[in-house]
Amino acid sequence: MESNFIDYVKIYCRSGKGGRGSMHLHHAKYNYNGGPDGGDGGRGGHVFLRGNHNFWTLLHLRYDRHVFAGHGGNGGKNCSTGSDGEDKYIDVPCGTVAYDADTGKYLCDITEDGQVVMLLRGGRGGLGNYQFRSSTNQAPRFAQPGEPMQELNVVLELKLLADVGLVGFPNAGKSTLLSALSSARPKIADYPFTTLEPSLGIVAYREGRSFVMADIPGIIEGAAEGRGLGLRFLRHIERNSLLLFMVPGDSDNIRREYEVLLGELERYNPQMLEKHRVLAVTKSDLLDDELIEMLRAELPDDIPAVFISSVTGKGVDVLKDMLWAELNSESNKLQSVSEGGSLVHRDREVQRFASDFADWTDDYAEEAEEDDVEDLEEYELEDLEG
Ligand SMILES: Nc1nc2c(ncn2[C@@H]2O[C@H](COP(=O)(O)OP(=O)(O)OP(=O)(O)O)[C@@H](O)[C@H]2O)c(=O)[nH]1
Ligand SMILES: [Mg+2]
Repeated sequence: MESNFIDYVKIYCRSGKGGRGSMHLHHAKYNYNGGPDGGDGGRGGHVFLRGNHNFWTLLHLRYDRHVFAGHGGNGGKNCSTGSDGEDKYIDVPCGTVAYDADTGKYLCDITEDGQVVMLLRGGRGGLGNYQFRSSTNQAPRFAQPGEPMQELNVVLELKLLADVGLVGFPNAGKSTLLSALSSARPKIADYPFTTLEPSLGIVAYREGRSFVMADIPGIIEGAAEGRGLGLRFLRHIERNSLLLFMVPGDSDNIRREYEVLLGELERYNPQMLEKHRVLAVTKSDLLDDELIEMLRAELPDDIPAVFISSVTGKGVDVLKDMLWAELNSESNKLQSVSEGGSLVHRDREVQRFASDFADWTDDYAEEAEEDDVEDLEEYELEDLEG
C-alpha cells in the first residue's frame, strides 16, 4: 500500500510568457491617420509557493506535478492592454523546503501559514506601438514582443515543525511514549519498524502550556548507508531544537547504543550534533531498583538522562520537566523553531535528486513542447521591421 504521508516530491513549474504589444495604426472614416494605438501586452502569470496550514503532507502534489501559469494576452487596438496571465499558487504545508531539482540549489523555506514566495516571474508584456510614438516617428510600425516564459523543476521536501524529535533504534518505545504523552495514536507493536512514517503529537505541559513532539521511524547502525529505512526521515527532526534519545533499559549497552545513534545523526548532518539532547532509558518497569542504580553509573555523561516507563508512567513527569527546561533554556531559545530556526539549508546533490526521482516519468515534456513554438518570429518579420 502506498503511504499517504508524502514528504518528498518533484514538480515542474512554468511561468506565463508576456503578451506581445500591438502594432496598430488607427484608421477611421473621418480620421484616416489617427496615429498609432497599439496597446501593451499583459504580463505572464507568476508561480508562487504558499504556506497553508490545512495541508500536512505533500500528497496533493504527488499526482498534480505540473504547474503552468497563464500567458499574458496580446495588446490590441485602441490602446487596449492585454490581460495578465493567471498566477499559480502551489500550496504546501508549513515546513516545506524547496530546491532547484536541476542544480540542487536551495531556493526557500516555507515556515508560516500564508507565507508566499515567488518561484518564477511571469514574462513582462511587450509595449504596443502607441508607446513608441514621438515627434520624429509619428506612426511607429513596430511593437515589442512579450518576454518568454521560464521553467523550473522544483524538489519539495517537507520537514515537520516540532519542538522535540525522538531518536532511537526500532522498538525503543518511541511511539509508546508519544501516545502516552499526547493524543496522537501511532501504531505500537513488539517488532522493529512498526512506525513507517512520522507523526506529530502535542504534549500538554503544566498550566496550559504545550510543545510538539515528532515520532519518526527507528534508525539503526548503518542507516547512513541506507540500512533499515535509512536516514530519510531524519529530515523531520532536523528542525527540532531538542532531540530526545531513547534507549531501552534492557539493551546490552546503553552507552554504545546512544553513541551509534549519535554517529548516524552526525553522518546525516553534522549540525544535528549542535542540538540540545536528553536521554530517556525506556521500559524501566522491566528493571529493579538495584539494576537501575548500576546502569545509572554507566550512562553517558554528556547528556541529562532519566529512567522512564511509558507503561507505569514512572519518570515521565520528570522527563517532561527536563524537556521543557531544555526547550526554554537561553541557549536553546536562540534557535527556536518559531523563529525559523537556525537550520542551514545546504544545497543538495543533484545526483541524489536524479536517483530519487528516476522512476518519475516526465510526461509533461510533450505538453511543454507542443505549446506554441513562438509565433514571435513571424510577428517580428511582419511587424517589427515596419
Ligand atoms: N514493558 C514496557 N514495554 C514497553 C514500554 N514502552 C514500549 N514498550 C513496548 O515496546 C515495544 C515497541 O514499542 P514501540 O513504541 O512500537 O517502539 P518504537 O520505538 O516506536 O518502534 P519502531 O516504530 O519500530 O521504531 C512494544 O511492544 C511496546 O509495548 C515500556 O515502558 N515498558
Ligand atoms: Mg514506532
